[in-house]
Parts: sequence; C-alpha cells; structure tokens
Amino acid sequence: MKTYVMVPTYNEKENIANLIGKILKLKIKNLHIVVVDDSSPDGTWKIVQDMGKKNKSVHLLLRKKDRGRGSAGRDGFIYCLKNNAEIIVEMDADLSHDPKYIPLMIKELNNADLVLGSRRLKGSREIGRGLLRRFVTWGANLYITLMLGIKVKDCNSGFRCFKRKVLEGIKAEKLESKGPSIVQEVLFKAHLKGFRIKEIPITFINRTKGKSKLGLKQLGAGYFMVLKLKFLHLMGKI
Ligand SMILES: Nc1nc2c(ncn2[C@@H]2O[C@H](COP(=O)(O)OP(=O)(O)OP(=O)(O)O)[C@@H](O)[C@H]2O)c(=O)[nH]1
Ligand SMILES: [Mg+2]
Repeated sequence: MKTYVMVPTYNEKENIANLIGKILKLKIKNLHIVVVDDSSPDGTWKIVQDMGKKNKSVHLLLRKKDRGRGSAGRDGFIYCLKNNAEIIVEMDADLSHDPKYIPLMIKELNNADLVLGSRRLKGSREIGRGLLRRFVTWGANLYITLMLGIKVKDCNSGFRCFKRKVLEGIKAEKLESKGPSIVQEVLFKAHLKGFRIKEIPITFINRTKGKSKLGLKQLGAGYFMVLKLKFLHLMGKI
C-alpha cells in the first residue's frame, strides 16, 4: 500500500538527513517521504532537495509564503492525498519520534483507523524531558481531555499513522489551525467522526539538536483553539 511519511520542518538542518536516512533504512515497500518546509533560513529544504535528486521516494514541498506548523501539516496532508497515499504517517523532524515504530503503527491499522504514538501508556517512556516541560504537556493534556471529551491518553502526540479515509473524513483541506494546535484539531475531528483511535506506547526522546519552535505564543494559541473547537461543536458547526 502506498505510504507517505509527512514531516513538517522549520530550521531542522541538523536533524533532517538523519531522520530521512532512518526512515529509508526501514525498507518499507512503496514508501515515500514528503518534507513540508517553510523556506527555512538554515537551508533544511536544500538538504531535502539534494536527497530527493538521489532518491525518487524523497519529496520536498517547499512553502514560500505561509509559515506555521498547522498550515504546513494541512498542506502536507493535501499533498499525500493528491498523490494517492493509502496510509499517511505524520512525525516531527527532531528525532523525538523514532521511525522504528512506523512498521508497528502501520500494522495496528488492522485494528484501528488512526494510531497514535503515545507517551502515556504502560511501557511508554520519555527521555531528556525536564520537569517543567512534562508538566506543561500534562496540563495541556488534562485541559484537552476535559474540554473535548477525547478518550485518548496522549492528545498532544504529533506521531500518528492515518488511514486515508480519516484525512478525507475530517476534510483535511479545511483544517484551520495555523500552529501546533492542528494536532488537537485533527484528533477532535477524527473522534467526532467516530474513527477508531488506538494508542501504542513509544519512547519519546527530547530533541538534542536544533531549537524547539514551541513558545508561549503557540501554547496560548493552542489553548484558544481548543476553546474554539468546543464552541463550534456546541453550535453544531463541527
Ligand atoms: N513547516 C513548518 N514546520 C514547523 C514549524 N514549526 C515547527 N515545525 C516543525 O514541527 C515539528 C515539531 O516542532 P518542535 O519545535 O519540535 O515542537 P514540539 O515537538 O512541540 O516541541 P519540543 O518538544 O520542544 O521539540 C518539527 O519537525 C518542526 O521543525 C513551522 O512553522 N513550519
Ligand atoms: Mg519536538
């Protein structure tokens, strides 16, 4: 089955080649990688472009105007659907998400429509995360669970594997988050559509190279987006 791994990037030059190499080493049949880069000033996109010249399954979606984890994710999903992906894996570039889980996630699609790499199950681990960062994630998770009523332990995980029908069902082209709250928006919409969601435990490794793009502004916008989603749902709009 045609599988696309979709990776949004902004200034990930220290990580991207390593990640792509690890994914290719899995030797999954009919697998493609698309990196969605917002013209990173550090030249991440050039690295991907060069790798794409040597390997036809590596693709670059270079965005020149828009900037944001959310709109990049949306454009990446649209790209995968347009290119006839049956399975879409979404993951970060910073090596926090180990590609070794991809085969297992794909296998779990036998029992689910959407599989999440979870940091909050028996068998999950988090390496190198400070107490404050863990607390922020825990608080956000509690807020989202209470607000949106999603019965998922790790609502914030950006490591996911979708059947095509999930992205079609939630109308990926209409996703409205500009920033990282796309992760919650997708999950909530998939939950409302009644798709089967399954979590598998992963070991999450805090980034060791490059800088995090998650700041207070993005966090605040995320909290607001969850409120907006709840409101839209109550109004019967989603
Ligand atoms: N295209 C694009 N990608 C982005 C943007 N912001 C972040 N990303 C990518 O989205 C992924 C997640 O971003 P991170 O900075 O790792 O954020 P995070 O994982 O929530 O936070 P940390 O745990 O602190 O790393 C990474 O692959 C980033 O390069 C953006 O504005 N545009
Ligand atoms: Mg990260």
